[in-house]
Amino acid sequence: MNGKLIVFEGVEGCGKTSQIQLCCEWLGKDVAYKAFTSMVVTREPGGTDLGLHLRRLLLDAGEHPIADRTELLLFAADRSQHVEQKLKPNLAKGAIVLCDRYTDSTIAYQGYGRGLDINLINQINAIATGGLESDLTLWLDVNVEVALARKMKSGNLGDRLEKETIAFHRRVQQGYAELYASYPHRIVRVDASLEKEAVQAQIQGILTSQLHLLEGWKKRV
Ligand code: Z5A
Repeated sequence: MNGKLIVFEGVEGCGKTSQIQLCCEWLGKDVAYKAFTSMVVTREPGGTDLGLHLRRLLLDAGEHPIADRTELLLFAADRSQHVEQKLKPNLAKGAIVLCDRYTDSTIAYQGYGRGLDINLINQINAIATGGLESDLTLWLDVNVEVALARKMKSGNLGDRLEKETIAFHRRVQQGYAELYASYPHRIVRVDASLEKEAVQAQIQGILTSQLHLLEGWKKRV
């Protein structure tokens, strides 16, 4: 794959969407970006047409409860389609892909949040991705209470997972912390408690210093 897969992770309200948007504006102007054929912004769940249907089912199942393993498999189905239909073809063409959530979300939410077996999740992730890992994952680390307060303020706190208990969201956060400790070569922590501009400055610094080391990323001139 000639392109690069950059994943943004964290608890809801950590600022992924805002930071991806700011990154796009920055990369669009950056000389180093010219090393890539294009820039693609995508997300999970919902990065494909099929995934949009699955996203609706997952986030708004109405009165119908979804069993934990069913939820896991639906996220995996979304991912499998996303990898085959969008990620692999764009990476093969040499794109830089900015992806809102990927495999670590499943470990944090279904593993630490729901309590499903992490080995089982790793196996399912391996099937869904066909072995495609991120080149770099940015973990936007912020206190759960701060993140949820941001979402409340935006008036946008209401899907099925967002309505989970605070204890659930804390377990998810713990999951991210443990993933970060386990995969320091792949996951980089960003202090997401700061103002948006300060968070973006950290991300630009990380991308500049990390990605020029990777094949296909030209050093700034
Ligand atoms: N999920 C899962 O369980 N398993 C999986 O395998 C996968 C996903 C892939 C949908 O994710 C749900 O799916 C999610 C995990 C689960 N569950 N929940 N809950 P999503 O990514 O579509 O939704 P989300 O996690 O809730 O993200 P979000 O709503 O898009 O939030 P965000 O992108 O992290 O934040 P934002 O939209 O940029 O910012 C939220 C608000 O805060 C907004 O008003 C901003 O203006 C404000 N904001 C952002 N940054 C700041 C700073 N730095 N300071 C102050 N205010 C800020």
